[in-house]
Amino acid sequence: MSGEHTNHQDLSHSRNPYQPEKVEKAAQLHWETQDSFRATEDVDKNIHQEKFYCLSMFPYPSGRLHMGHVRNYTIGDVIARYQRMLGKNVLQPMGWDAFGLPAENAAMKNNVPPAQWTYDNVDYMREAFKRLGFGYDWSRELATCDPAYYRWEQWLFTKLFDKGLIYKKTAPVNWCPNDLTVLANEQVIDGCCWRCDTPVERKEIPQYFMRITDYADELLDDLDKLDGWPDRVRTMQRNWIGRSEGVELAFTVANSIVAGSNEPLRVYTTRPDTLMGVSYVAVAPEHPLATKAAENNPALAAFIVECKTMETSEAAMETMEKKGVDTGLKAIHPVSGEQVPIYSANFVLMGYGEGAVMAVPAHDQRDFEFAHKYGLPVTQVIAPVGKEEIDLEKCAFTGKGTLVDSGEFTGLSSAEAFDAIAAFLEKENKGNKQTHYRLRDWGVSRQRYWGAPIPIINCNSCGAVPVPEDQLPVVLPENVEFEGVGSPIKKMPEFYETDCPKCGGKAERETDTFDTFMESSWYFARYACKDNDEAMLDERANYWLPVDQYVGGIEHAILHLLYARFFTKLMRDVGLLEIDEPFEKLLTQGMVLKDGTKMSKSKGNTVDPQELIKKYGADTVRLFTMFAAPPEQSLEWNDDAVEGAYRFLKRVWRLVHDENGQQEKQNALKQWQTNGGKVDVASLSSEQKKRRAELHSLLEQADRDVEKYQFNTVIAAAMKMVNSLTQVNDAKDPVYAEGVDIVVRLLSPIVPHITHALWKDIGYEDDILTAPWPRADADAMMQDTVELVVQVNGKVRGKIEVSADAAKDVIEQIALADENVQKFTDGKNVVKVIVVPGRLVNVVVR
Ligand code: ANZ
Ligand code: ZN
Repeated sequence: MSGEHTNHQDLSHSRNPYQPEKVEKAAQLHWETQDSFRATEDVDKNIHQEKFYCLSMFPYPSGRLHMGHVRNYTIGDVIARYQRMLGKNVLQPMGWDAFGLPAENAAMKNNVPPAQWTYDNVDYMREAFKRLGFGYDWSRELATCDPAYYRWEQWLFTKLFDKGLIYKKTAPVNWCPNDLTVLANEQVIDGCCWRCDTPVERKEIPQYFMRITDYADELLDDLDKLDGWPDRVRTMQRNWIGRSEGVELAFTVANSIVAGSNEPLRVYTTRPDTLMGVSYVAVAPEHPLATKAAENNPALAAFIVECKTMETSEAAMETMEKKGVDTGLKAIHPVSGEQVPIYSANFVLMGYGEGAVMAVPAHDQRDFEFAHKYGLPVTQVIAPVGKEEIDLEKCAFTGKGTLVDSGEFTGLSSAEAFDAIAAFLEKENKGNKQTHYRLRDWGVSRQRYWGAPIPIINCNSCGAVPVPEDQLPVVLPENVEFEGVGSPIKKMPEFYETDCPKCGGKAERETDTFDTFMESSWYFARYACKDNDEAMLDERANYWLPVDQYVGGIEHAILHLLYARFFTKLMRDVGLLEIDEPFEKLLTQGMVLKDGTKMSKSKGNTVDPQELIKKYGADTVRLFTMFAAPPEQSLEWNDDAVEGAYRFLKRVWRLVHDENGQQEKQNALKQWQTNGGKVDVASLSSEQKKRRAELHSLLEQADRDVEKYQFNTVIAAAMKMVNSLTQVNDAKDPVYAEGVDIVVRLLSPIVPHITHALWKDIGYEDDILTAPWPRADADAMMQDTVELVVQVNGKVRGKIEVSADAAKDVIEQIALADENVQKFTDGKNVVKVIVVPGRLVNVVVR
């Protein structure tokens, strides 16, 4: 009985169809028990082994896996596995960007503490990632909400505080007067509170700022070194930092007595060359001059109130109608001495430059529109060089050129005038050259609960005192209840009541937490040494950093990447790191689309990766996402293509496993492998040689593409190889064996489970993880014979095979001797034979 049972099992086993679930479980178990992806720094110093740090942006543990994750992390995993096959010492870690608002929202909705919600999600997502076969070094896993992690962030903050790189300043927040709480930007919907719909107010409260502007020049200049980054990301960062060279200059206010002060009105301009074309000056509605003038100007006062509710986002500023009110004050031009009106205008921002602009309608489009609306003069002072047509009736001429009607500056070029006018103003004590930045200092205070506590103690006599090192970390209480709104720790005296570290008096702990961008600004360094509880970073960080390949979404092109670059420089300057830039190369993966729009929960067009994995296995899902598009482009979802990927893997499986359950293929492949796995070229037939040439030229193409991380065409090459091999149908053919060996290795970074199984099945003892990346054999591609078409009087009459380096007269003779050709030349006079090398032979007869 038992014998029968065993037989039955054997039979089903030997039929051996592709069973993704079984294959994948086995591979994952193998990696886990072998600890295959643990990376170590103690490399043999004698053999120089290059390190490769491959990092994908860590996820927010939302508890849901979407196709964007699958794509992002598959790209990273394929790169890491490929680099390993190149012989490098690879580190690929994973962790969780675990603080943030969704946990608080979930807590309020489901009545679970944010910590528990977060850690449950982490467990779920870790399992999902393992199921996808990502080769992470889990021993380095970190979660940013772990006090063992954020204590070092707090520590660095106190160091930077002592260095003067942190300061406290009041800044506006969104305030709900009904819920009496601060709202995050995402919680303000159409100007109202998301929970109670009360209109949101601006409230000024003290907050902490990091002096990122101290690093503006370096952050800008170092972008030039990052040639492994997409140009568009570098451009976005450049624009965000927004360095501009200009001149700050002063207008005297003519009736300043009315305005109540003798302060000159300062403006900032990047176009001092247009100074002689100024026809009015405009100040921001919040400018002190406007406030003062409004005291006896009701129209102005009303305008200022109206502007308070105005959106100040850059996009809104671009498109809104330009409006203003005459303040009644006059400014005296610093060169001509003429008086021009001072307006208050909604397009002038208080927070930029001096909060005031000199308006040149002829050469600035905003000033132009405004001047037309309020009937102000448009005076041309710049003439285009060359044939450019301008029409100042229609729009401003904003280009540079030659100065006209500009008094002593007439005739100068814009560049010369920049310097000449700056020098003039400097001499007159009315202005000087200045560099401005669009970049603002980074406000890191958040009035949220689920974040790292800001390590400051507020003392009535000593002010803001950083928490001493031996009292770190300031641990966020995790066992909290959310009653209504607002951060629970703001109502917990046991948290905030404390003593001042300086004077010992009663003091209060800061209850604000860090912006969660703080945690993601240095996690890549901590992976190198996350077990160190004595220091933030150690030598291992210098070994692994910079990250060789960073993979993530374009949505992080500005803030995250800028802050991470900033933190790297900060950590360098406190002596923790030796590098200037954290990410050598950056790959920004494209979006996953369905029916032409972004796949997202809000659009209801998501495909659940878990369902797909269950149905087809992780390898199919990985293969599809890598095949459907190159990594940087958007990927259009296609159910049929998923099905196609699955069918392809079944064909790959069949290269090694017989349909009928015999083990002929497998045995033959093993045999070849144990005999040294070499092809004896001399003994190959010309057909075998041809096939081998084809396989190796496909491999050559794939090898070129994989270097560019263009995995879709690598897969296409593998598909062509599989087609070719399927035609052989003789596993004893050494070209077949070699081809299977190549295909399995070529596909292994992309579909690691099935290739893990096949590698063992064809008899390898060693892991495919460390098998060398296959390389094309140049000799194989050198075809030793070529096929030529033979025409007789221009008509194709036959084909001949000649050696690739055959001389012309030899080719002629072979052509004329061909049986088919002779049918048409028989009894005729051969007048001429034309040989086109590599292509054809034409025999002319009469
Ligand atoms: C006169 C002028 C003439 C300007 C001209 C431009 C063209 P960037 O390059 O971004 O630094 N400006 C200055 N302060 C401003 C503020 N607080 N709000 C709105 N606009 C402000 O921009 C500098 C230019 O933006 C300055 O140069 C100023 O307009 C305007 F043909 O001055 B310009
Ligand atoms: Zn004190």
